[in-house]
Amino acid sequence: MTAQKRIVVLISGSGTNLQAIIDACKNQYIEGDVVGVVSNKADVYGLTRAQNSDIATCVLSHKEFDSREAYDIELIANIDTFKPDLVILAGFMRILTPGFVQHFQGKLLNIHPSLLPKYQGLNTHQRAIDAGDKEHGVSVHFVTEELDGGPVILQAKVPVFESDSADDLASRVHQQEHRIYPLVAKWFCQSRLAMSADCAKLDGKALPENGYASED
Ligand code: NHR
Ligand code: GAR
Repeated sequence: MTAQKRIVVLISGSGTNLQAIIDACKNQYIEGDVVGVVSNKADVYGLTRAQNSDIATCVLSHKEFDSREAYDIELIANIDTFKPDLVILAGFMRILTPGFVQHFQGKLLNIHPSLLPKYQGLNTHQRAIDAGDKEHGVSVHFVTEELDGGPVILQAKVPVFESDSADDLASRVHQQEHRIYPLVAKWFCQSRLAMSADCAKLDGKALPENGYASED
């Protein structure tokens, strides 16, 4: 049996994706352990979730730094104390510098609430509604220097109904997030997933632009 992988999760909020990953580690769906949780905001519920599972936490407020570079240097130092094999952004709301991304190259994942390459950036649910989209969804991707532009590993789609508010749509997307993020983390911890030359590979095979088993 190979060793359990060490996972660090970065959050800024309620941490429902963090919880899904903690649960998947506990029931051995993921061959790994969440060894640390880092938040750029104090008093968020995700920190309570970590403490409830006896996971070490660290709060590093970006407001105490003069530049993104200075913040990220300290963030790297804090994360490195956990010796992670995998770093997971789970609702982490700060754009990361090229130096940070390079330091964790190939072991940094993000979940973004849209069918990338559609709707990079923020307010994705409202933007999908405003555009009259019939379907929306979520993407898990490797993080590169290009914001929400790294290679997609897996997507899940949800329907958009005419009566949907952004909150309705967000909760439908969330259910899918809690299914696909643990699955991608599982693949990574089994060493089945890697990034090379800006391409995501599963079992050595390059994944298509929309990730694994995309329909189009
Ligand atoms: N960093 C890099 N280099 N590449 C990515 O792909 C990243 C990243 C950092 C975060 C998550 C991302 C998302 O899934 C993510 C991907 C925050 C912003 C943002 O504009 C945009 C995208 C994402 C996260 N943040 C503002 C900022 O000035 C702050 C907004 C706030 O605090 O509410 O950093 O959507
Ligand atoms: C998730 O929907 C995630 O896709 C999104 O934030 C939410 C975090 O929820 N991420 C972004 O918007 C990144 N900019 P959670 O804290 O309950 O996991």
